[in-house]
Amino acid sequence: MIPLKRRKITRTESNQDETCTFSHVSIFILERKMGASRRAFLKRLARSKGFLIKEKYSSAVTHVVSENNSGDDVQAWLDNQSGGDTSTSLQLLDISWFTESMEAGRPVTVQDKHRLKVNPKPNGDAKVFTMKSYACQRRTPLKHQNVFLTEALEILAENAEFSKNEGRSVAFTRAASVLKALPHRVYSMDELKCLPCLGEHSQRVIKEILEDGTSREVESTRQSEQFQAMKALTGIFGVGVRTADRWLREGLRSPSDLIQTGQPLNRAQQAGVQYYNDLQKPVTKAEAEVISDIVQEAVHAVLLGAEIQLMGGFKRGKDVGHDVDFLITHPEEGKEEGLIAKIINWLEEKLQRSAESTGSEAERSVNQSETSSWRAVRVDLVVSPYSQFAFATLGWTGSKLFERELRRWAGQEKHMSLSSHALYDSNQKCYLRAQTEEEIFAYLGLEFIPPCERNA
Ligand code: 8GT
Ligand code: MN
Repeated sequence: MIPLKRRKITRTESNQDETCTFSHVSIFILERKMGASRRAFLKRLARSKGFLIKEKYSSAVTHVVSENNSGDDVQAWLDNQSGGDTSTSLQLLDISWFTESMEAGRPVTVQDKHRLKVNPKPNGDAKVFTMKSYACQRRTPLKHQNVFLTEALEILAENAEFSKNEGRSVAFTRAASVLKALPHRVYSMDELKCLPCLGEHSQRVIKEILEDGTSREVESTRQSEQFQAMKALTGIFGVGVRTADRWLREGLRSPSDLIQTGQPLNRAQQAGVQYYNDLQKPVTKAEAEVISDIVQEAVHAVLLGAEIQLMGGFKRGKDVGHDVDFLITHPEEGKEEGLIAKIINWLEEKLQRSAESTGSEAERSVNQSETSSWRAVRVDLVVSPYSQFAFATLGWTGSKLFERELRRWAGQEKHMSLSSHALYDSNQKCYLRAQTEEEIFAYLGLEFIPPCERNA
């Protein structure tokens, strides 16, 4: 005989089956995004009203209730539990059904408004993908289905970079890139079996997110003071990881700390601090086009016949960027020499001219509208000799990982050395000439990937 007290404590769902009032309804409450204490409270409440609540998910469950989860999230969680073998009659419900049922004192009829919407999975279950292992062998579109995973892995990559652990940072970046190239959302670890570049650590993080919706490591990194301070400090134009790390160890946390403590800053960093807020704001495509016009005007004013191309993220189809990149050349080799200085001079003179025409600094400072009529934007100007233009074009289109992988592919697989100036072939001991990106891909034995699919 079990003493009465103990029997009371060990009273579980098995003996609840007999005591519950609505035996056709067997509820499982998902802890994901709800938390253990709220779940425990809801279970107690439901049981006290005679509902059958299952402790663990099993095929006996008829109603799954969750809070703040999408239907896809719940389905992914279920697929993970049951190996994708869930009953079609299973109800995936929002907490609203549960709350209404508690109020009614009985399970209310399931209506559409209670049901979580689950998107059909493409191609049913046949979703085990294979993939080439270098990012430059794959097409990576800008928009993809796995942001919920890649964003987390990229936090860890960024944090590793802040800790000057480049190998680790690249490993996380590569793992994220593989998921960006997948044409569908990941629901279970099974689908990742045949994918390259997913190390043990990345897999652990992915698994946790698939099961719980978040990764503890990622969330604690995101919240950590060190990560946030490094992000703020390296976010200043002209400040790299080394400098930021030194400041961090001196107790500095933000751009305003630098001003208050009067840190010595170089010219770039002074501009970075002065225009910090402006430079934090993403540059839009529309702004990039306005800047493009200004750069065109300047370049043509100082060198007729020069060619200008918009590079970087905007060339890959992004709507926003952290800067605007331009590549400039002239068909007559040699004409491009000294061009940057001339462009900068012309732009500075233009600024002077416009300042004179709008009045003095003092007059302008009292003019309210003037304060919002301009903003600081980071612009990168690169000048390339015509003979190197194809290499510069390839080198400045990005993404950073795509570029890194191109160079790794060239070295490791082809015994060639690629830069944004040239391609050297160690087998033939000579430089290879190219006038287009297509020719460079061909030398490297790679399929041509258009810029809009280089978002690795
Ligand atoms: P964004 O939208 O954040 O601006 O993204 P992005 O345009 O893709 O990145 P970026 O940081 O502006 O860099 C643009 C391209 O220039 C990338 O492909 C990057 O690899 C390349 N790049 C640099 N610095 C240098 C450099 O010093 N030399 C060469 N050859 N390429 C560089 O960022
Ligand atoms: Mn850019």
